[in-house]
Amino acid sequence: MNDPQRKTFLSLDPLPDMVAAEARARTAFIQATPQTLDALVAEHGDSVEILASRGKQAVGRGLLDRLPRLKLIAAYGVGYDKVDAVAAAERGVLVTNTPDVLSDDVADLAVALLLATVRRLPQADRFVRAGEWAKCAYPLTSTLRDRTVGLVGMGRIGQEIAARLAAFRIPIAYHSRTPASVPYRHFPDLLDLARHVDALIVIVPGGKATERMIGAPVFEALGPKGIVVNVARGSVMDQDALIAALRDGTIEAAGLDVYEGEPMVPAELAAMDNAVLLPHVGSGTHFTRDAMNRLFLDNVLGWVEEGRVVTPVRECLALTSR
Ligand code: A2R
Repeated sequence: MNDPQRKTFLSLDPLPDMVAAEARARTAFIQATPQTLDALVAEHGDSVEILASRGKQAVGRGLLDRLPRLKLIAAYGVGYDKVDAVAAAERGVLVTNTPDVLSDDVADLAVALLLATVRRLPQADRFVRAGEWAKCAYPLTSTLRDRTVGLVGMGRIGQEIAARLAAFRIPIAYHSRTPASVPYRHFPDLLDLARHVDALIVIVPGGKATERMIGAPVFEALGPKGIVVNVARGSVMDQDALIAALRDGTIEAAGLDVYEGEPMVPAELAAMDNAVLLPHVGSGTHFTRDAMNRLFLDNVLGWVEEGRVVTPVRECLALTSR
């Protein structure tokens, strides 16, 4: 850990075993937990040059001030909303993430969750296992056939979701701040989109700009046939308003992969029959996690060994062209 030849690499959250093993072999690697972080920063803060984040703990100005030699923050995953990338860039600290390699699996999951929610697939599975089928046929369900699907976010993942939905031959529309180069109708106003569609798939980054953007007014605008699918971040949804909307029939159903305060899920939500709940598994396949592991390490080791990274985030692009 004290080898002066090796750069000190502090990980805020546990990393996958193969990533931690390679980090240990090539850097002075320190694995923190929420309980040990403060003491480790006090002890090693002056030497830490690389920080790893899996999005559980905030990396804000306070922590950055305690890491004066920091040069690189490597985020594991595409979302880096817990990292203040603007503050990092101001200090000349690069931030990297692992985009693209997870887009296909997250898009697959978004479509699976939409279908599971509309066709009530987990409920049907429970019906069979409970021996109910022998007593009566499974009730008819809603369909995608008479729906327009709206995407909130039309970036890398949103475009993959839309490409899959296009094969279903249903109308697609979307909201983002700037129109994307896609053949779907753009709504500059989120409520206008919610009024126009019967199902929303949320796939925007977390952070202040999108905090609770999917709330009571959006649910009202979607209406009683409305379906909401969130594969973005829990922070994007007003969870209490969602629970109220599901309870009161303001919307029909929700499919969620992410939650405010996850891994805790409110008991009221867990008890709802019109919610399909997944444990944040969008990118959780062997194939995609292997690719994320590789890209994460390529960023860290590329910087350690050659001074360059593969996928810097937008806020830090100016730093890479120096
Ligand atoms: O608004 P734009 O034109 O920057 O479009 C982006 C949109 N977006 C927003 N839409 C409305 N209001 C906002 N405040 C807002 N901020 C961003 O979200 C763009 O269409 C999309 C983000 O696309 P990408 O940056 O390519 O992200 P990617 O790879 O699709 O992943 C999205 C998120 C991650 O940040 C994770 O949190 C989550 O999916 O797994």
